[in-house]
Amino acid sequence: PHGDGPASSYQPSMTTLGQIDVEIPGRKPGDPVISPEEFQAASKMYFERCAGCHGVLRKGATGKPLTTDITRENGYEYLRDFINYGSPAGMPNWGSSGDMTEGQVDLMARYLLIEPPSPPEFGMAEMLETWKVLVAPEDRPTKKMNDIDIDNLFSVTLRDSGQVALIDGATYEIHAIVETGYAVHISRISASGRYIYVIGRDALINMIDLWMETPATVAQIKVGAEARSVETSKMKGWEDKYAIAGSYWPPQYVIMDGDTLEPKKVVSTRGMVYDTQEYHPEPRVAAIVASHYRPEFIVNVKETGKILLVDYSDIKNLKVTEIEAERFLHDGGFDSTKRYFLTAANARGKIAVIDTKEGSLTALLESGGETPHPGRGANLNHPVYGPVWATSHLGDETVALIGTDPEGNPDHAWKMVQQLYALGGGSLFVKSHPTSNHLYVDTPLNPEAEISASIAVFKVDELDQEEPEYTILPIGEWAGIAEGQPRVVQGEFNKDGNEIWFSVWNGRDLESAIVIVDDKTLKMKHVIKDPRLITPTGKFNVFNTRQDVY
Ligand code: DHE
Repeated sequence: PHGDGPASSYQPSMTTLGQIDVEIPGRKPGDPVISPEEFQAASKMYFERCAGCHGVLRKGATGKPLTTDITRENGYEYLRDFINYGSPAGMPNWGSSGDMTEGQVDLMARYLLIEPPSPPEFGMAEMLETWKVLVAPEDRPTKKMNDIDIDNLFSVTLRDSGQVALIDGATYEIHAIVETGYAVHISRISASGRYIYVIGRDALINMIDLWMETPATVAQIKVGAEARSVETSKMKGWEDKYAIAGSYWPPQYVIMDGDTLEPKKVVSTRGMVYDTQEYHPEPRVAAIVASHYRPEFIVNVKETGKILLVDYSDIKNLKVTEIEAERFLHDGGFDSTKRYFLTAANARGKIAVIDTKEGSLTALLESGGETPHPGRGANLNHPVYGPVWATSHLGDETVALIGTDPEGNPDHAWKMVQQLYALGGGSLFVKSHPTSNHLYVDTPLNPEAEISASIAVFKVDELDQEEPEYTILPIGEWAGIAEGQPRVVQGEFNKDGNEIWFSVWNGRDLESAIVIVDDKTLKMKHVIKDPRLITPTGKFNVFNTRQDVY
């Protein structure tokens, strides 16, 4: 199916990428045969499953570049087998896991041999067209109309059903299921704690009012074709004033009114790579956090390796500090004082440290493993090194502990002070809590079913041992799910820090669950199962997310 075919079987036409019409680029001699219908199906599949790592324009980031000079050199069979079986470095085994059929794997291998379509821009006009205020600020309740303990609520992504579930942290009751964009990536909470902002992979933002009798969306906007990050202003005096969202496509960020999501300012991130000073057409916006020290958003620009400090005190005269960090910036979080932002330049194996008080790069260090992936990381009080921040790795079993206390422990600050060995590669998130003596490490992308369904737990007060041992929690087994190969992903603590929740993420049509573990005893405490709990992934406790406690 991948050989030369008659040009007549391939007619350039319009297709849709997400919601957007795109032009199929012209066929070149030697391209494999692919029909317009196949091209459309493959574009959609690439956009949903591959673009996150490899980029819309296939220039690579977390995943390798897949530009045609490379894919044609490797050839159809290589691509097909790679898509089928994956790699230990983090490429999922799409075929052998059953996530893609043989036909889909074949189609994707052929699709990668031709030029990618470039989706259109998405500026102010397009945003305004999608912007909806469902309940105007003056029509919203003036006090909390429900008896929900908002601070202990969890916003849980129901990935494949395009929803979030709002689950009570004490009773485990589902208070509401809110329709959202596709595969919500993160939830962030306004500084006041009243609003939750969620962003779908399709760049649709929902703003949910937690004071309503039943919490519901009060405003909505689509900010692009593909996105991962949303945040709100946290600085004293600016609480709930602004929201910001970063997109993968088009490569830009937008500052919005915090009450209504009205778009105020769209800023492109296209520009020069920090070191080579060469132009990059697709520098995607990855993690965004809000400074507690200045009226600034901290914006990771992946491909150019720049961290932007976007001053929102006067957006008409916007000041942006551009910090040279490292390429392929992805996710990250604060140290325990919330002054320093530690973030992974994942494909470079490095961690950049930003001092959000001074507004500068403090350090850039190796994380000692392949592809650091901290989520927001985890803060621990180490028995030898004092306050440290942890990250696990996508590509191997190592966990890096980095000293974060330049005043109390200056010799250890911004150095990797210890390396731990957890269950295996394929880790995405680590988690702890100021009241906990545990560090939890997941491995959801490990190819071994048993490992991907388990969590490794280290005892913080035993980290002074030569090679600290971990306890294995068989979370998948505890969930008691008969069918499928569920992956256990992203621990999140409740407000008091005495329970940690894990998603048991199964196929769309299969049973999933949330398993709650008692942090003191490491025993299973509760399993939430509900037919509405479809493909749960990220979970965000309102208090911990709002206060950056992790
Ligand atoms: Fe994520 C965080 C991007 C795949 C679940 N993910 C993030 C952040 C980014 C990102 C930039 C940080 C946002 C912030 O803090 O502002 N994620 C990407 C990708 O580009 C990638 C690698 C590939 C893709 O196609 O999207 C990817 N992520 C995944 C998944 O497959 C996960 C497990 C399920 C899903 O929804 O697709 C997933 N990502 C998460 C979660 C967080 C996250 C749960 C927040 C963790 C936290 O505790 O803060």
